[in-house]
Amino acid sequence: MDKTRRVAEEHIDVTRRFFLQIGAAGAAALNVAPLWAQENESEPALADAIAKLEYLTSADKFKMFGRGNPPPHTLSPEKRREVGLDPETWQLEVVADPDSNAEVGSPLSKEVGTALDWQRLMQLAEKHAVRFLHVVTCTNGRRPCGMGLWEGVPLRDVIWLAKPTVNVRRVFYYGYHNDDPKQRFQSSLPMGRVLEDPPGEHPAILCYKLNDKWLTPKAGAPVRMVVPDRYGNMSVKWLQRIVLTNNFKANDTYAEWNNDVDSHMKTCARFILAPKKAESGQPIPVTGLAQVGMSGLSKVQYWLCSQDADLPTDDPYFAKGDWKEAEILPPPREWGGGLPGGVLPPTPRQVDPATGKPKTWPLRGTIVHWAALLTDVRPGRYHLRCRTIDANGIAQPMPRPYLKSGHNAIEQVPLVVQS
Ligand SMILES: Nc1nc2c(c(=O)[nH]1)N[C@H]1C(S)=C(S)[C@@H](COP(=O)(O)O)O[C@H]1N2
Ligand SMILES: [Mo]
Repeated sequence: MDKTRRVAEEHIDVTRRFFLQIGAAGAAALNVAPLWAQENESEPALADAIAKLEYLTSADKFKMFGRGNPPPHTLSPEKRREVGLDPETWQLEVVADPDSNAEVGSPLSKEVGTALDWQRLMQLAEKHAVRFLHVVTCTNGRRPCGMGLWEGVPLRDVIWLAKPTVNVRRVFYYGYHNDDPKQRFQSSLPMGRVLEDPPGEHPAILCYKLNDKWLTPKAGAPVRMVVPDRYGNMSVKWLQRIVLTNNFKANDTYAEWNNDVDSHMKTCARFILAPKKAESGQPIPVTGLAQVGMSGLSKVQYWLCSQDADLPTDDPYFAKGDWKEAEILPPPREWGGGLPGGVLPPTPRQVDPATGKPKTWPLRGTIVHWAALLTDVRPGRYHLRCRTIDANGIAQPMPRPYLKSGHNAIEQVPLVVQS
Protein backbone atom coordinates (compact mmCIF):
# COMPACT_ATOMS: atom_id res chain seq x y z
CA MET A 1 0.00 0.00 0.00
CA ASP A 2 1.50 3.36 -0.93
CA LYS A 3 2.22 5.86 1.81
CA THR A 4 -0.40 8.47 0.88
CA ARG A 5 -3.09 5.84 0.88
CA ARG A 6 -1.94 4.43 4.21
CA VAL A 7 -1.89 7.92 5.79
CA ALA A 8 -5.33 8.62 4.31
CA GLU A 9 -6.72 5.43 5.78
CA GLU A 10 -5.20 6.17 9.18
CA HIS A 11 -6.82 9.57 9.12
CA ILE A 12 -10.15 8.06 8.09
CA ASP A 13 -9.76 5.63 10.95
CA VAL A 14 -8.97 8.41 13.44
CA THR A 15 -11.80 10.55 12.11
CA ARG A 16 -14.27 7.69 12.19
CA ARG A 17 -13.42 6.89 15.81
CA PHE A 18 -13.74 10.56 16.61
CA PHE A 19 -17.23 10.75 15.14
CA LEU A 20 -18.19 7.51 16.89
CA GLN A 21 -17.15 9.10 20.17
CA ILE A 22 -19.49 12.03 19.73
CA GLY A 23 -22.21 9.75 18.33
CA ALA A 24 -24.85 10.31 15.68
CA ALA A 25 -26.94 12.60 17.89
CA GLY A 26 -23.88 14.67 18.76
CA ALA A 27 -22.90 14.93 15.12
CA ALA A 28 -26.44 15.91 14.15
CA ALA A 29 -26.54 18.55 16.88
CA LEU A 30 -23.25 19.87 15.53
CA ASN A 31 -24.90 20.01 12.13
CA VAL A 32 -22.19 18.05 10.36
CA ALA A 33 -22.73 14.92 8.33
CA PRO A 34 -21.40 12.02 10.42
CA LEU A 35 -18.63 10.68 8.19
CA TRP A 36 -18.92 7.10 9.36
CA ALA A 37 -22.55 7.03 8.21
CA GLN A 38 -21.84 8.41 4.75
CA GLU A 39 -22.15 6.04 1.88
CA ASN A 40 -21.72 8.43 -1.00
CA GLU A 41 -18.49 9.61 -2.53
CA SER A 42 -18.26 12.61 -0.23
CA GLU A 43 -16.43 10.70 2.44
CA PRO A 44 -13.35 10.03 0.28
CA ALA A 45 -13.27 13.72 -0.72
CA LEU A 46 -13.19 14.86 2.90
CA ALA A 47 -10.93 12.01 4.00
CA ASP A 48 -8.57 12.94 1.19
CA ALA A 49 -8.51 16.57 2.28
CA ILE A 50 -7.91 15.51 5.89
CA ALA A 51 -5.12 13.15 4.81
CA LYS A 52 -3.30 16.06 3.18
CA LEU A 53 -3.04 17.96 6.46
CA GLU A 54 0.46 17.87 7.88
CA TYR A 55 0.75 18.90 11.52
CA LEU A 56 4.38 20.04 11.79
CA THR A 57 5.90 22.32 9.16
CA SER A 58 9.31 21.23 7.91
CA ALA A 59 11.98 23.96 8.06
CA ASP A 60 12.01 24.40 4.28
CA LYS A 61 8.26 25.05 4.24
CA PHE A 62 8.26 27.66 7.04
CA LYS A 63 7.58 31.20 5.98
CA MET A 64 10.76 32.68 7.38
CA PHE A 65 11.61 36.32 7.85
CA GLY A 66 15.26 37.19 7.40
CA ARG A 67 15.71 40.92 7.63
CA GLY A 68 19.03 42.58 6.92
CA ASN A 69 21.08 43.63 3.96
CA PRO A 70 22.25 41.04 3.15
CA PRO A 71 19.95 38.77 5.16
CA PRO A 72 22.28 36.87 7.54
CA HIS A 73 21.20 33.45 6.25
CA THR A 74 22.41 34.32 2.74
CA LEU A 75 26.04 34.85 3.86
CA SER A 76 28.58 32.32 2.59
CA PRO A 77 29.62 29.55 5.01
CA GLU A 78 33.05 31.25 5.34
CA LYS A 79 31.46 34.58 6.21
CA ARG A 80 29.06 32.91 8.66
CA ARG A 81 32.09 31.35 10.34
CA GLU A 82 33.83 34.69 10.48
CA VAL A 83 30.89 36.52 12.08
CA GLY A 84 30.06 33.84 14.64
CA LEU A 85 27.08 32.19 12.97
CA ASP A 86 28.70 28.76 12.91
CA PRO A 87 28.65 26.51 15.99
CA GLU A 88 32.47 26.57 16.03
CA THR A 89 32.67 30.36 16.23
CA TRP A 90 29.34 31.26 17.87
CA GLN A 91 29.45 33.16 21.16
CA LEU A 92 26.68 34.59 23.29
CA GLU A 93 27.21 37.53 25.60
CA VAL A 94 25.18 38.20 28.76
CA VAL A 95 26.18 41.60 30.12
CA ALA A 96 24.84 44.52 32.16
CA ASP A 97 23.35 47.46 30.28
CA PRO A 98 25.98 50.23 30.39
CA ASP A 99 23.13 52.77 30.20
CA SER A 100 21.49 51.57 33.42
CA ASN A 101 22.54 50.72 36.99
CA ALA A 102 21.99 46.95 36.54
CA GLU A 103 24.77 44.84 38.06
CA VAL A 104 25.99 41.47 36.88
CA GLY A 105 28.54 39.48 38.95
CA SER A 106 30.02 37.25 36.23
CA PRO A 107 29.27 38.78 32.84
CA LEU A 108 29.58 36.44 29.87
CA SER A 109 31.60 38.74 27.70
CA LYS A 110 33.65 38.41 24.53
CA GLU A 111 36.03 41.09 25.76
CA VAL A 112 37.10 39.15 28.85
CA GLY A 113 36.84 35.76 27.16
CA THR A 114 33.89 34.49 29.22
CA ALA A 115 31.15 34.50 26.54
CA LEU A 116 29.08 31.33 26.27
CA ASP A 117 30.21 29.10 23.41
CA TRP A 118 28.53 26.21 21.63
CA GLN A 119 30.30 23.53 23.66
CA ARG A 120 29.10 25.06 26.92
CA LEU A 121 25.58 25.42 25.56
CA MET A 122 25.60 21.73 24.61
CA GLN A 123 26.79 20.84 28.12
CA LEU A 124 23.87 22.80 29.55
CA ALA A 125 21.59 21.04 27.06
CA GLU A 126 22.54 17.62 28.45
CA LYS A 127 20.94 18.57 31.75
CA HIS A 128 18.44 21.29 30.98
CA ALA A 129 17.20 20.85 27.38
CA VAL A 130 13.45 21.15 26.86
CA ARG A 131 11.27 20.49 23.85
CA PHE A 132 7.87 21.92 23.12
CA LEU A 133 5.40 22.28 20.29
CA HIS A 134 4.89 25.93 19.35
CA VAL A 135 3.43 27.78 16.39
CA VAL A 136 5.35 30.79 15.05
CA THR A 137 3.06 33.54 13.82
CA CYS A 138 3.96 37.07 12.77
CA THR A 139 1.97 39.80 14.56
CA ASN A 140 1.06 41.13 11.13
CA GLY A 141 0.72 37.78 9.36
CA ARG A 142 -2.60 36.44 8.14
CA ARG A 143 -1.60 32.85 8.89
CA PRO A 144 1.13 31.12 10.88
CA CYS A 145 4.71 31.00 9.54
CA GLY A 146 4.85 27.39 10.64
CA MET A 147 4.16 24.87 13.38
CA GLY A 148 7.35 23.55 14.97
CA LEU A 149 8.80 21.27 17.60
CA TRP A 150 11.50 23.41 19.21
CA GLU A 151 14.40 22.35 21.42
CA GLY A 152 16.64 24.51 23.55
CA VAL A 153 18.00 25.48 26.95
CA PRO A 154 15.83 27.75 29.14
CA LEU A 155 17.07 31.34 28.87
CA ARG A 156 17.08 31.64 32.68
CA ASP A 157 19.71 28.90 33.01
CA VAL A 158 22.15 31.01 30.99
CA ILE A 159 21.17 34.25 32.72
CA TRP A 160 21.93 32.68 36.11
CA LEU A 161 25.48 31.88 34.87
CA ALA A 162 26.05 35.62 34.60
CA LYS A 163 25.04 36.10 38.28
CA PRO A 164 22.82 39.17 38.08
CA THR A 165 22.85 40.89 41.48
CA VAL A 166 20.80 44.09 41.60
CA ASN A 167 18.63 46.32 39.44
CA VAL A 168 17.59 43.93 36.68
CA ARG A 169 14.03 44.41 35.46
CA ARG A 170 14.25 43.58 31.80
CA VAL A 171 16.19 41.45 29.34
CA PHE A 172 17.09 42.95 25.94
CA TYR A 173 18.39 40.66 23.24
CA TYR A 174 19.45 40.79 19.62
CA GLY A 175 21.28 38.89 16.95
CA TYR A 176 23.83 39.40 14.21
CA HIS A 177 22.94 42.41 12.05
CA ASN A 178 25.90 42.97 9.72
CA ASP A 179 27.50 45.19 12.41
CA ASP A 180 25.15 47.97 11.33
CA PRO A 181 23.07 49.45 14.19
CA LYS A 182 20.33 50.39 11.72
CA GLN A 183 19.85 46.72 10.85
CA ARG A 184 19.57 45.52 14.42
CA PHE A 185 16.44 43.50 15.17
CA GLN A 186 15.87 43.30 18.90
CA SER A 187 13.27 42.21 21.39
CA SER A 188 12.92 42.05 25.16
CA LEU A 189 11.19 40.29 28.03
CA PRO A 190 10.44 41.26 31.62
CA MET A 191 12.84 39.45 33.96
CA GLY A 192 9.84 38.00 35.82
CA ARG A 193 8.62 36.16 32.72
CA VAL A 194 12.13 34.79 32.09
CA LEU A 195 12.49 33.44 35.62
CA GLU A 196 9.07 31.79 35.97
CA ASP A 197 6.48 30.18 33.75
CA PRO A 198 2.73 30.12 34.41
CA PRO A 199 1.46 26.55 34.97
CA GLY A 200 1.33 24.68 31.68
CA GLU A 201 3.42 27.34 29.92
CA HIS A 202 6.98 26.81 28.71
CA PRO A 203 10.18 28.75 29.29
CA ALA A 204 11.70 31.14 26.77
CA ILE A 205 14.57 29.10 25.32
CA LEU A 206 17.90 29.49 23.58
CA CYS A 207 16.85 27.24 20.74
CA TYR A 208 19.14 25.17 18.49
CA LYS A 209 16.80 22.54 16.98
CA LEU A 210 13.58 22.64 14.95
CA ASN A 211 11.73 19.35 14.37
CA ASP A 212 14.69 17.46 15.87
CA LYS A 213 17.21 18.88 13.36
CA TRP A 214 19.84 21.59 13.92
CA LEU A 215 18.48 24.98 12.94
CA THR A 216 19.12 25.93 9.33
CA PRO A 217 20.72 29.34 8.64
CA LYS A 218 17.30 30.65 7.60
CA ALA A 219 15.70 29.45 10.84
CA GLY A 220 18.28 31.42 12.84
CA ALA A 221 21.29 29.07 13.18
CA PRO A 222 23.08 28.30 15.25
CA VAL A 223 20.96 29.70 18.10
CA ARG A 224 17.75 31.73 18.25
CA MET A 225 15.35 32.72 20.96
CA VAL A 226 11.96 31.00 21.04
CA VAL A 227 9.32 32.62 23.27
CA PRO A 228 6.42 30.17 23.52
CA ASP A 229 3.42 32.35 24.34
CA ARG A 230 4.14 35.29 22.08
CA TYR A 231 4.19 36.30 18.45
CA GLY A 232 7.24 35.55 16.29
CA ASN A 233 8.92 38.94 16.64
CA MET A 234 10.09 37.99 20.16
CA SER A 235 11.87 34.91 18.80
CA VAL A 236 15.01 36.67 17.61
CA LYS A 237 17.25 34.72 15.23
CA TRP A 238 21.07 34.56 14.95
CA LEU A 239 21.18 35.42 18.67
CA GLN A 240 24.51 36.80 19.96
CA ARG A 241 23.90 39.29 22.75
CA ILE A 242 21.72 39.54 25.87
CA VAL A 243 21.69 42.74 27.91
CA LEU A 244 20.34 42.80 31.47
CA THR A 245 18.93 46.20 32.27
CA ASN A 246 17.08 48.19 34.90
CA ASN A 247 15.14 49.86 32.10
CA PHE A 248 11.53 48.65 32.46
CA LYS A 249 10.38 49.60 28.97
CA ALA A 250 10.25 47.48 25.87
CA ASN A 251 12.78 48.70 23.30
CA ASP A 252 11.75 46.17 20.67
CA THR A 253 12.23 46.80 16.97
CA TYR A 254 8.62 45.70 16.52
CA ALA A 255 7.45 48.35 19.03
CA GLU A 256 9.33 50.98 17.01
CA TRP A 257 7.43 49.66 14.00
CA ASN A 258 4.13 50.48 15.71
CA ASN A 259 3.11 47.04 16.99
CA ASP A 260 1.73 46.06 20.39
CA VAL A 261 4.63 43.91 21.60
CA ASP A 262 2.97 43.01 24.92
CA SER A 263 0.30 41.08 23.06
CA HIS A 264 -0.03 37.34 23.61
CA MET A 265 -0.83 35.06 20.72
CA LYS A 266 -4.51 35.14 19.75
CA THR A 267 -6.98 32.37 19.01
CA CYS A 268 -8.30 32.37 15.44
CA ALA A 269 -9.26 30.10 12.53
CA ARG A 270 -7.98 29.92 8.96
CA PHE A 271 -8.98 27.95 5.87
CA ILE A 272 -6.69 25.42 4.26
CA LEU A 273 -9.04 23.80 1.72
CA ALA A 274 -11.92 26.07 0.76
CA PRO A 275 -13.11 25.38 -2.80
CA LYS A 276 -13.97 28.49 -4.80
CA LYS A 277 -16.40 26.54 -7.00
CA ALA A 278 -18.65 23.55 -6.42
CA GLU A 279 -21.53 21.71 -8.07
CA SER A 280 -24.90 21.84 -6.37
CA GLY A 281 -25.78 18.50 -4.80
CA GLN A 282 -22.16 17.60 -4.21
CA PRO A 283 -21.03 17.76 -0.57
CA ILE A 284 -18.21 20.30 -0.23
CA PRO A 285 -15.22 19.35 1.93
CA VAL A 286 -13.62 22.20 3.86
CA THR A 287 -10.53 22.04 6.08
CA GLY A 288 -8.55 24.58 8.04
CA LEU A 289 -6.36 25.28 11.00
CA ALA A 290 -7.02 27.06 14.24
CA GLN A 291 -4.34 28.85 16.19
CA VAL A 292 -4.75 28.24 19.90
CA GLY A 293 -3.77 31.46 21.61
CA MET A 294 -3.65 32.57 25.24
CA SER A 295 -7.42 32.27 25.67
CA GLY A 296 -7.51 28.63 24.49
CA LEU A 297 -9.94 27.04 22.05
CA SER A 298 -13.28 25.31 22.54
CA LYS A 299 -14.87 25.47 19.06
CA VAL A 300 -14.23 26.22 15.43
CA GLN A 301 -17.20 27.52 13.46
CA TYR A 302 -18.02 28.33 9.86
CA TRP A 303 -20.77 30.36 8.27
CA LEU A 304 -21.95 30.00 4.71
CA CYS A 305 -23.77 33.18 3.84
CA SER A 306 -25.30 34.25 0.53
CA GLN A 307 -23.51 37.23 -1.00
CA ASP A 308 -26.99 38.73 -1.58
CA ALA A 309 -28.05 38.42 2.07
CA ASP A 310 -29.08 41.60 3.83
CA LEU A 311 -26.71 41.66 6.78
CA PRO A 312 -27.40 43.90 9.75
CA THR A 313 -25.34 47.07 9.43
CA ASP A 314 -24.56 47.19 13.15
CA ASP A 315 -22.76 43.83 13.18
CA PRO A 316 -19.28 44.35 11.70
CA TYR A 317 -17.85 41.25 13.44
CA PHE A 318 -20.70 38.96 12.34
CA ALA A 319 -21.74 38.11 15.90
CA LYS A 320 -25.28 37.51 14.54
CA GLY A 321 -24.17 35.12 11.79
CA ASP A 322 -25.62 31.65 11.48
CA TRP A 323 -22.43 29.93 12.62
CA LYS A 324 -22.17 26.13 12.47
CA GLU A 325 -19.73 23.88 14.22
CA ALA A 326 -16.76 22.38 12.40
CA GLU A 327 -14.96 19.32 13.73
CA ILE A 328 -11.71 19.87 15.59
CA LEU A 329 -9.50 16.96 14.55
CA PRO A 330 -7.75 14.84 17.19
CA PRO A 331 -3.93 14.72 17.52
CA PRO A 332 -2.32 13.34 14.36
CA ARG A 333 -0.88 9.85 14.31
CA GLU A 334 1.91 11.07 12.09
CA TRP A 335 3.30 14.44 13.09
CA GLY A 336 4.99 15.24 9.75
CA GLY A 337 7.58 18.04 9.61
CA GLY A 338 10.21 15.64 8.30
CA LEU A 339 10.39 13.62 11.54
CA PRO A 340 11.41 10.05 10.64
CA GLY A 341 8.23 7.97 10.48
CA GLY A 342 6.31 11.05 11.63
CA VAL A 343 7.16 10.02 15.21
CA LEU A 344 7.86 12.64 17.90
CA PRO A 345 11.27 12.37 19.59
CA PRO A 346 11.22 12.01 23.40
CA THR A 347 9.54 13.97 24.83
CA PRO A 348 7.94 17.34 24.22
CA ARG A 349 6.63 18.92 27.42
CA GLN A 350 3.01 18.69 26.21
CA VAL A 351 3.30 14.95 25.59
CA ASP A 352 2.87 12.13 28.11
CA PRO A 353 6.10 10.07 27.98
CA ALA A 354 4.23 6.88 28.91
CA THR A 355 1.77 6.98 26.00
CA GLY A 356 3.53 9.30 23.52
CA LYS A 357 0.24 11.22 23.25
CA PRO A 358 -0.53 14.85 24.12
CA LYS A 359 -1.66 15.25 27.72
CA THR A 360 -4.52 17.53 26.63
CA TRP A 361 -5.95 18.62 23.30
CA PRO A 362 -5.99 21.23 21.85
CA LEU A 363 -2.65 22.53 23.12
CA ARG A 364 -2.28 26.22 23.84
CA GLY A 365 0.40 27.91 21.71
CA THR A 366 -0.05 25.43 18.84
CA ILE A 367 -2.48 24.72 16.03
CA VAL A 368 -5.23 22.19 15.49
CA HIS A 369 -6.74 21.16 12.20
CA TRP A 370 -10.48 21.19 11.63
CA ALA A 371 -12.83 19.92 8.97
CA ALA A 372 -16.42 20.32 7.86
CA LEU A 373 -18.59 18.91 5.09
CA LEU A 374 -21.08 21.34 3.58
CA THR A 375 -24.13 19.46 2.34
CA ASP A 376 -27.30 20.43 0.45
CA VAL A 377 -25.90 23.76 -0.69
CA ARG A 378 -28.19 25.42 -3.25
CA PRO A 379 -26.79 27.12 -6.35
CA GLY A 380 -25.64 30.66 -5.62
CA ARG A 381 -22.79 32.92 -4.68
CA TYR A 382 -21.64 32.75 -1.09
CA HIS A 383 -19.16 34.05 1.43
CA LEU A 384 -17.68 31.31 3.58
CA ARG A 385 -16.25 32.51 6.89
CA CYS A 386 -14.56 30.81 9.84
CA ARG A 387 -13.97 31.84 13.42
CA THR A 388 -13.15 30.32 16.80
CA ILE A 389 -14.75 30.24 20.22
CA ASP A 390 -12.07 30.44 22.90
CA ALA A 391 -11.95 28.37 26.10
CA ASN A 392 -13.84 31.16 27.88
CA GLY A 393 -16.74 30.83 25.45
CA ILE A 394 -15.92 34.12 23.71
CA ALA A 395 -15.97 34.37 19.91
CA GLN A 396 -12.53 35.17 18.51
CA PRO A 397 -11.26 37.31 17.07
CA MET A 398 -12.81 39.79 19.47
CA PRO A 399 -14.09 42.90 17.81
CA ARG A 400 -11.03 45.10 17.49
CA PRO A 401 -10.78 48.19 15.31
CA TYR A 402 -7.05 47.71 14.65
CA LEU A 403 -4.64 44.84 14.24
CA LYS A 404 -1.55 46.06 16.05
CA SER A 405 -1.76 43.28 18.64
CA GLY A 406 -2.10 40.48 16.12
CA HIS A 407 -3.69 40.15 12.72
CA ASN A 408 -6.41 37.60 13.46
CA ALA A 409 -9.44 38.99 11.59
CA ILE A 410 -12.27 36.63 10.59
CA GLU A 411 -11.23 34.95 7.33
CA GLN A 412 -13.67 35.12 4.43
CA VAL A 413 -13.52 33.34 1.06
CA PRO A 414 -15.95 33.43 -1.88
CA LEU A 415 -17.73 30.26 -3.01
CA VAL A 416 -19.81 29.81 -6.16
CA VAL A 417 -22.14 26.82 -6.28
CA GLN A 418 -23.33 25.96 -9.80
CA SER A 419 -26.52 24.16 -10.68
N1 LIG B 1 17.40 38.51 13.80
C1 LIG B 1 16.12 38.53 13.45
N2 LIG B 1 15.25 37.73 14.11
C2 LIG B 1 13.94 37.73 13.76
C3 LIG B 1 13.45 38.59 12.76
C4 LIG B 1 14.38 39.43 12.09
O1 LIG B 1 14.03 40.19 11.19
N3 LIG B 1 15.70 39.35 12.46
N4 LIG B 1 12.09 38.61 12.47
C5 LIG B 1 11.22 38.19 13.57
C6 LIG B 1 9.82 38.10 13.18
S1 LIG B 1 9.01 39.57 12.95
C7 LIG B 1 9.17 36.90 13.06
S2 LIG B 1 7.51 36.86 12.73
C8 LIG B 1 9.91 35.63 13.27
C9 LIG B 1 9.61 34.63 12.19
O2 LIG B 1 10.25 33.43 12.54
P1 LIG B 1 10.64 32.39 11.40
O3 LIG B 1 11.48 33.14 10.42
O4 LIG B 1 11.33 31.27 12.07
O5 LIG B 1 9.33 31.94 10.75
O6 LIG B 1 11.31 35.82 13.34
C10 LIG B 1 11.67 36.88 14.20
N5 LIG B 1 13.10 36.88 14.43
MO1 LIG C 1 6.92 39.17 12.42
